[in-house]
Amino acid sequence: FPNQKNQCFMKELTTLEEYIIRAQNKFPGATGELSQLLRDIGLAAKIISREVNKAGITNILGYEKSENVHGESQKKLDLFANEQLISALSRSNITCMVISEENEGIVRLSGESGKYIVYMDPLDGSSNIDVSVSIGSIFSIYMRPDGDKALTEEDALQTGEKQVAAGYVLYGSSTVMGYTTGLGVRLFTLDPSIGEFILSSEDVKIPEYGNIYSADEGSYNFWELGLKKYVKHCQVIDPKTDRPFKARYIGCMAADVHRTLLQGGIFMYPDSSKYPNGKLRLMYECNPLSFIIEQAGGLATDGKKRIMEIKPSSLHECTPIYIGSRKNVEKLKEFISESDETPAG
Ligand code: AHM
Ligand code: MG
Repeated sequence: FPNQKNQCFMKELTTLEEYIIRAQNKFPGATGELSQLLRDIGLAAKIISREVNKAGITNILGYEKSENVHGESQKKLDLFANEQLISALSRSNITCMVISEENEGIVRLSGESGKYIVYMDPLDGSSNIDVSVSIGSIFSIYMRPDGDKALTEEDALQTGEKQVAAGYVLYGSSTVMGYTTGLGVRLFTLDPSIGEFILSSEDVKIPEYGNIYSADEGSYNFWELGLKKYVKHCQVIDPKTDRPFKARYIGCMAADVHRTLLQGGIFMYPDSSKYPNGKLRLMYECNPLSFIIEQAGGLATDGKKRIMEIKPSSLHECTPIYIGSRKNVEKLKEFISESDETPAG
C-alpha cells in the first residue's frame, strides 16, 4: 500500500481473529476456548472456500459413492467440508463431540475432554454445487452438560435456546461468515487476496418487514391450506404493503436466510403431504439460523412454536420452519392458525 489513503484504510480493517480476541478480552473470566473454537471454524471455512472456488476446474465435482444418513448421495465436496471442519475442531481439545449431517452417530473428539458440543451441516445446498450456485456451512455450539460423566447422545439433545454460539458461512459471489454468541450478529467477508475474513457489519438487524417470500413453490399442491392462502396473500397487488412480494428461492437455506437477514421477508420450508415433518434439520440447520435471525430482531417458528424451544428427540430430526422479518412471520402464523386443514394430497 504505497499511498497514505490506503494506509488509512488498512488501519480501519478488523480481521475475524482480531475481532474474536477483542470480544473475548471484554470478559475477564473468559477462558478463550469458545474464541478458539470460532477461529478454528473460520480456518476451516477458508479452506472450504478455496476448494469451492476451484470446484469447477478440478475433478472434485461429482458424486461420491456413499450415501449420507438421509439416503442422499454425498458429493465429494460434502465429504471434504466434513473432514475439514472435523479436523479443525480436533486441533484444540475444546470440542468433545461433533454431530454432522454427514455422520449418522456422534463423532467423539479429543478423548472426550472438551467442554463444547458442535452440530454442523458442512455443506448446505449441495445440489447447487454442480451448477456453481451458492452453498454454505452451518454450525451450532452447545456446552457439554456435565464435564465429568461419560458422554451420551442424550447430552447433545438440547433445545436451541441453550446454544452458546451459532453461525454460517456462505460461499456465494463472495464468502461471508456470520455468527452470534447471543450479543448480536457479526458478519465478516473473506478477502481472498489476503486470506482474511474482514469485519463488514458488527450488529446486523433484519428489517422488521420485507417484500420477499422464499419457498419451493413447485410443492404448492402438497401444502396445507393456511400456507397456500398466505402465499396468495403475498401475491396480492397492494402498493401500501409493498405487495406483490418478490419470490426468491436459492435452494440453500444458508443463502436464503442470509438474503432474508439483509433484505427482510420470509423463508419457508413447511411440512406437507410430501414431507410430514418438513425437510430441514432442527439441530444443524433450523436452530443455528433461528439463533442468528432472532439475534438480528427477527422470528423463527414451526408455525405454532418457536423453533429454539423445540425439545429434540433425535440428532437428525426435521422440523417445518418459517423464518425472517418479525411482521412477515407474524402474518404467516395468523394464516396457519386460521386454517386447521390437513395437508392436501
Ligand atoms: P442439504 O443440506 O442436504 O444440501 O439440503 C438442505 C437444503 C436446504 O439448504 C434447502 O433450503 C433445501 O434443502 C432445498 O430443498 P428442496 O430441493 O426440496 O427445495
Ligand atoms: Mg443443509
